[in-house]
Formats: sequence, C-alpha cells, structure tokens
Amino acid sequence: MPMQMSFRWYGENNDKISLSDIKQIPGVSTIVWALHDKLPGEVWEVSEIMQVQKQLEPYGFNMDVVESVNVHDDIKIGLPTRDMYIENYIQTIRNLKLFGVKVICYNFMPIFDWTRSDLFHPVGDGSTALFYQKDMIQDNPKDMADYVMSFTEKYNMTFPGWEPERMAQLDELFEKYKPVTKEKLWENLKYFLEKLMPVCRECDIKMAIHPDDPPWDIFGLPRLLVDEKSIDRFLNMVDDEYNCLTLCSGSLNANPENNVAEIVRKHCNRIAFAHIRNVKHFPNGDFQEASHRNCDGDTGILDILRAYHDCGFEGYIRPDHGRHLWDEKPGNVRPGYGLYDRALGIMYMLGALDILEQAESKE
Ligand code: DNO
Repeated sequence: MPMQMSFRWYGENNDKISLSDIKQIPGVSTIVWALHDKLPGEVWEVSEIMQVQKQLEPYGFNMDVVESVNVHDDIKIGLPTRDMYIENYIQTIRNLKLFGVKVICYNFMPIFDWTRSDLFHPVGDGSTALFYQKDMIQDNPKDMADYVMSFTEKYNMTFPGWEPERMAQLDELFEKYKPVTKEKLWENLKYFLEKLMPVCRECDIKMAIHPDDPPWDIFGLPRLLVDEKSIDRFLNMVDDEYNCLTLCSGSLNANPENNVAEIVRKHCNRIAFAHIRNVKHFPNGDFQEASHRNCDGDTGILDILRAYHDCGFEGYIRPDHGRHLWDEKPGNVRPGYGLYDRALGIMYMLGALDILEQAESKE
C-alpha cells in the first residue's frame, strides 16, 4: 500500500477545525485522533471510540492512527502499580482493534511532552510559530509549566501531555522520578513493550514511539530517544515488527547533528508513522519552527521526503507543527496545529512526492 496522508484532529468540540475543513485538503485519507479527555492510565471504552467512528464515517476518513494513548507515569517510573496500568493499556489496544486501528503513537518522556518557551513567536512575516529559547528552559520547570498552563486557563484549551491534573502535582511528580535514572527508564520502557508486543501482534496494531522533544535531558529528567544511536538501541532492545517509530523530523532535528533522512533510510521498515516538521536553528542553540518548505528551515525536508519515497514507505505521514497564519491567534488555534500552514504543508509534501513518483514511472 502506498503511504497514506493524514491530519491530526483534536475532536468535535475540542478543535476549531472541522472535518469538513479537512476534507477540502487534497489527499488526506486518515484522521489522526485521540480521546482527549482521557487521563493516562484509563481504558478507552468501545462506546467512546464508536462516537469518533460515527463522526469520521460520513467523510470517508479512516481512523487508523491514534495519537496518543498516553502512558501513565507509574509505568515510566516502574512502580508496582504499573501492571494495573499496563492491563488497562492492553484493554485499550483490544478495544481499538475493533475499529481497525493500525498504529498507536505514544511517547515515553518523563512528566512533560514537547517543551517550548514561546508558543506564538513572531516569524517575521506576520505569522507566529513555536519557539525554544534554550536559556529559558534550564532549572525551573515551574515557570515553563505555568506559561503553558496559562493558555489552558485563559482559553479553556487543554494540551495532550499537559493535563492540568498532572501539572497540579508537579513537585510530587519530580519527587517520584528522582530514582529514575536513564538506564532505569530504558528498563521500564522495555518492560512495558514486552508486555504489549503479543497483544499488538494479535491485534495487528503497531506501537510507534515518538522521539523526545527536544532531544536532550531537560530539568534533570532523562530523555531516551534523542538520536540515531538511541533509536538503534530502542529497536534492538525489543526487536519486534510491532515495536516501531513515529519518526518526528522536527523533534530530532532540534539537534542539528541528527540527520533524519539517514535514519529513515536505515529504519524505514520500522517507521509506522512519519511526522514532517521543519525547524530553523540559531547559533546559540535556540530554534524556531518553520513552514514545511525545505529552504525555510534546516531540517532537510526534501531529503527526508526523498528517503521515504526511495524506501517505498508504506506507513502514515502527516504534516506536523505549522505556523499560525492569517486569522490564527492565541485562543482560536492550538499551538502548532492551525489549519492553513498544515494544509500548505500537505500540498508541499504531495507536490514533492508526486514528482518523485512521476520521475520514477518515466524511467
Ligand atoms: C507534538 C506532538 C507530540 C506527540 C506526543 C506523542 O506536537 O508531536 O505531542 O503527539 O509526544 O505521544
């Protein structure tokens, strides 16, 4: 099967973008969805999943990719209660299978998901984008958490991985993670995946880990999936075709040393889901997210698309964070997840992929 273009949607009454908006973007077959009101560790019930199915059906979208079923902290920390949460995760996998889900994107980042210092940083052309100022993300996680949570309060908008319930217990969470060294975290990830793999095989659902964003330790918390070497380790650690990657170009390339196209060529058969995001680096280590156009950032978007094409990638692909354009302002857009720049990103990606395909068929 050729690769399938997808678009992340936060759900009815939770996303200003409608399915009818998405339907008008060429080439989208798959909605990347989640039950966003679920806390990590809770079972996703069949009746709840069915509601999403009913919403997608009239538009002819499939629901093959879930982003994310979040992993409970007790699993990452390795507490005895983890087995109960793993059982719940397994039940969720079984329930998702009933709806034909093929890929679960998740991450194993302690406490925080993606981290930025400015969610609406001017790009210079009138648009804004996510920005990471290195010296602002140093010792004190509180300021950053307060900053992100201020959007939740002000605009009544929750962000996956930044559940207010968890953020309210930040001190306790940091305390609980104290004994978790990087090696311990690797062990806990292995434990989790080994329990899941037989069920994934039975249900034909791939677990696709998202790399750490940014790809380095923050606030003294260990981060695992940060470069080619750690990705090799991850895939070898649980060497199973259902243990896969969500290869996020922008997360990895926040470290300019990471060559994402090379990783695609090396591990294409273990990539279930491709996130295409472009990042512009500054000499002091700060970075800003950019349009998907190759020359607007430093990520090598065309090399990456070419690598996916050359390898005959058969998974799902989506535009990742875009800029906030035109009328997209704090309060009416989810940071990174506006309609316009992601739609432009799709057209750019399809343009590049179509040309590659056409050139090949003429050879
Ligand atoms: C950022 C996203 C991540 C991703 C999770 C997966 O915008 O790519 O938040 O969804 O890390 O669990």
